[in-house]
Amino acid sequence: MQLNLQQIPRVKTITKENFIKNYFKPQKPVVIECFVEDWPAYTKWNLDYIKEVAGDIMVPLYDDRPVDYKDGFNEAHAKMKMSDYVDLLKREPTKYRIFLWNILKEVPQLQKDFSFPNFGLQLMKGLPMLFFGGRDSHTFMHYDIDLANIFHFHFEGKKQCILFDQKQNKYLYKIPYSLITREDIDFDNPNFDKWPALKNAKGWICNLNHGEVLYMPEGYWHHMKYITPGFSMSLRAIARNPKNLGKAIYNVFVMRSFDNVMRRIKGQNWIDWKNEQAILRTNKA
Ligand SMILES: O=C(O)CCC(=O)C(=O)O
Ligand SMILES: [Fe+2]
Repeated sequence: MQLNLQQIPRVKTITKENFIKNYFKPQKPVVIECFVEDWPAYTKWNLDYIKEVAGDIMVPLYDDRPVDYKDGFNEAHAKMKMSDYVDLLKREPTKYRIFLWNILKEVPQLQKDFSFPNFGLQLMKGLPMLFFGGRDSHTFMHYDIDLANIFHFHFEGKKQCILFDQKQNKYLYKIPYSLITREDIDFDNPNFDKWPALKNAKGWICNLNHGEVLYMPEGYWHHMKYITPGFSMSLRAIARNPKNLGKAIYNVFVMRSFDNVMRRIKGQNWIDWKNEQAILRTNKA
């Protein structure tokens, strides 16, 4: 048995009216295949180019180790010079990923290679983020703290994206006071004896290629697997649905601080309790 996943629809290009009517309003994902072909980035952005323009910068790296109470929220697991990291990506499979790397701050010249597209949504101009990964590396299944609308542009290589909407939360073994599911679920090949509720979850899947953009609606869960080494840029627009906006404000101002305090007070017991609760709460539902 496999997860119940539907292929994300694909279009060659899209007008802003068509995007708003068919994807933003109904909050449905879509892959746009030929949207960035007039960006300099379309021809320039690959790992060699990144090495050339950012080789000397020290970058924060993340692997797939389980959450440890001693780590701060999104705290890096290692650091490396970008040139060494690109060499590593090209040489061998690696678990190390770069997560949420602000290009405006780190390499301002990369801004000249793309423009903020007009999808009819106000994009957050200060937050173009880059993500890198090695062959077979993956992110945890998570959704973003601000439940934003995300446009995810992929460069070099191939990446598999699995998505779920917020209505599936009850089937996903979500960890309370956090934005991830149980880390020991293998979303590529889930063990349904261990995680039976996953049989009920309905999601989406696509393989993203160089130059394609994936639209992820507000609060969508995403699990990204780098089939080959590559990188992506996410642009975001604030959640419009008042319920999602409310959750975003709660996450940023209440949930995150509460979780940090509990980690400090209870240490690993807090993490263990949350992991247990993920199972109990899903089974109950
Ligand atoms: O592709 C990745 O490595 C993570 C992307 C992601 O989580 C995001 O764009 O919010
Ligand atoms: Fe994300």
